[in-house]
Amino acid sequence: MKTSFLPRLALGAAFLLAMSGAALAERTPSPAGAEVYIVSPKDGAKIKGPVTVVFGLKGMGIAPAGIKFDNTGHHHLLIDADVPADLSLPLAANEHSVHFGKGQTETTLTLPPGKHTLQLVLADSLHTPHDPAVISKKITITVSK
Ligand SMILES: [Cu+2]
Repeated sequence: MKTSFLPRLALGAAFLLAMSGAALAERTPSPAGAEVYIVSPKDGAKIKGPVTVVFGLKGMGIAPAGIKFDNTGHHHLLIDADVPADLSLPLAANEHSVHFGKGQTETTLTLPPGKHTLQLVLADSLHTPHDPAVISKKITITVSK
């Protein structure tokens, strides 16, 4: 029987590809060029009173939490928090990581006076960031009474 090295190599590569595909299947893919951003306030803004945050999204759509639809997600606002190290897990739900599962595209926050950071993360129907993750720039604002 004639043995050839090449088919074996191809088989091995196909196996590896299938394995990595299985590992990635847990996260929802995001399309190339997808972008989430904070429309307002602007980075460095000084704000008196409540802060209205307007969410922007390019290249994807909004769907409420629990609704699985290609190239969609819902907004999450990180307030005075960093993006979690492990993006394969659903985002936390607390005062520093707020979900907008009804598909909201803005919110108004009452923050204590001082500096605060804001950052948006889009996540899928199960609150897990897409792959690659769609995350805004982190902005810093200063709130006064
Ligand atoms: Cu969520």
